[in-house]
Amino acid sequence: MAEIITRRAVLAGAGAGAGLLMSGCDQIIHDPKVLKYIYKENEANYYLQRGLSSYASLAPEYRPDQMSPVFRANGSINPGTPEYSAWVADKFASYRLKIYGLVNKPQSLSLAQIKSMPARTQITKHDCVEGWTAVGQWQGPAVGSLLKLADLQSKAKYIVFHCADHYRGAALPYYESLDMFDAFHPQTILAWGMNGAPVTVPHGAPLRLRAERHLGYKQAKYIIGLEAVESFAGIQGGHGGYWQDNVDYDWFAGI
Ligand SMILES: Nc1nc2c(c(=O)[nH]1)N[C@H]1C(S)=C(S)[C@@H](COP(=O)(O)O)O[C@H]1N2
Ligand SMILES: [Mo]
Repeated sequence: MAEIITRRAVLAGAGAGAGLLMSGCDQIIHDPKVLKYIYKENEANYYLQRGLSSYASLAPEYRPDQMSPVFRANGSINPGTPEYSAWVADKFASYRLKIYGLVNKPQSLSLAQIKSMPARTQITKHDCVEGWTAVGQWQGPAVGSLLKLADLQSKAKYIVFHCADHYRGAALPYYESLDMFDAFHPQTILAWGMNGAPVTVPHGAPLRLRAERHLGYKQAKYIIGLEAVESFAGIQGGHGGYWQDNVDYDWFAGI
């Protein structure tokens, strides 16, 4: 928490100094000096979390009465591609989640199959680098149980989460990634439910990642593929995520 407060203070200070408009993930951090400072902190945070926290250490969970009355939708709010629009039109009956890459049993799963798997329900706090948070309830199967279906090869080190949207018309689609520790963390789920209803289009229908010990931009929406890889070389810009490739955001993004 102290880490977050410090980072926010730095961002607020830099923003005010440069007269920046503090709205939109892409409009905040451009000053290389600020970035360097943040990454130093995050690198330390990565090693701290990996060194001190056990597999079972969980992000805080909240009571239903603590849920935010309004949960803002941010980033892409509708992929709007012909393929995605066709899925919306048929209520995602023709949608398939692909699991591929360094796996022995590639998968192509319907939403119905995914919804029939054991699901975890968690009420957690979403934390966006823009400086807003929201407490919401998420429901869906553990990413780990989906990966087990695909039988990962031992070379696989990371899971890349491929999305259906091109953020603000970007040439390449949004994506994110986790290492195996986080992919198999018990609170890392592919959520089909939010606040007791199906995840809506603005919030990432039909499936969005919740990796609760990470910042908002890791919570990839509109998931269409999970790819097991040994490294990020050859995946878009090679830094493991859309913001990491385009604005040099930190990959780990721990909270
Ligand atoms: N596919 C996709 N996932 C995304 C984004 C996006 O633009 N596209 N934005 C990210 C950011 S910066 C945040 S804060 C959260 C917002 O999630 P919400 O719309 O459910 O609030 O989604 C994250 N996941
Ligand atoms: Mo965000």
